[in-house]
Amino acid sequence: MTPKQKSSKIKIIVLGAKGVGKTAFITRLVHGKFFHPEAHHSRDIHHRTLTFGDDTFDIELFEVNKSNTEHCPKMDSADAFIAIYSIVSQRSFDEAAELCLRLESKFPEIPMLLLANCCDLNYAREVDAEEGREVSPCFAEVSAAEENSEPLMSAVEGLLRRVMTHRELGQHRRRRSISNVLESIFAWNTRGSFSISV
Ligand SMILES: Nc1nc2c(ncn2[C@@H]2O[C@H](COP(=O)(O)OP(=O)(O)OP(=O)(O)O)[C@@H](O)[C@H]2O)c(=O)[nH]1
Ligand SMILES: [Mg+2]
Repeated sequence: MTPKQKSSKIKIIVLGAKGVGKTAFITRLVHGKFFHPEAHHSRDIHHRTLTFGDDTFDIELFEVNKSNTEHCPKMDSADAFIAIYSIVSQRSFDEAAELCLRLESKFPEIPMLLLANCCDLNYAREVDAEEGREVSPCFAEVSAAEENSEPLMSAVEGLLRRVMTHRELGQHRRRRSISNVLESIFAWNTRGSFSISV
């Protein structure tokens, strides 16, 4: 990272049914491998600094093992969600679809990505890509197992960029509302003198 670059901290919650490859996805993203003992045995939270073009992202990933997210306090501080299912499990897709609906209604502003994992197991496919795309426009088929992590990285890059756009819009809105409040408080009267309107 050059001295001019500033990294953006982004908290991502990774959710989905049991055994869909949440840990494998995180391992691929954080360690660039399908299996890494640290990712599988040690911590709940994983960190990685990712650079795309001129932008650097300091990401924190947290895996939620149950599709029931009601009692997970981390949900409220999330900057983004990644919902995962496996293309070889219709049941995991149904759970992910329901999860997406719940997240969209509870956290409508938080960017979300739907990932169809295990696309290397195409011969055993139970869910078509089209079904995933219908659930979320931000969708990608990936494989945590495959060495070529290009599709996975590009889907994550898209999500991170949406988080930044969302943040910038939020800052812009906050700045506008502050300046509106200041304008309404400190109004100049017609004689050019200063007055405070209530
Ligand atoms: N072929 C293939 N197998 C995968 C892929 N991703 C994960 N797996 C396998 O699927 C199994 C479950 O993967 P995990 O990463 O442990 O899944 P998880 O969602 O974290 O599971 P829980 O934490 O138990 O809910 C493991 O045997 C992985 O090796 C993939 O993209 N392709
Ligand atoms: Mg896991």
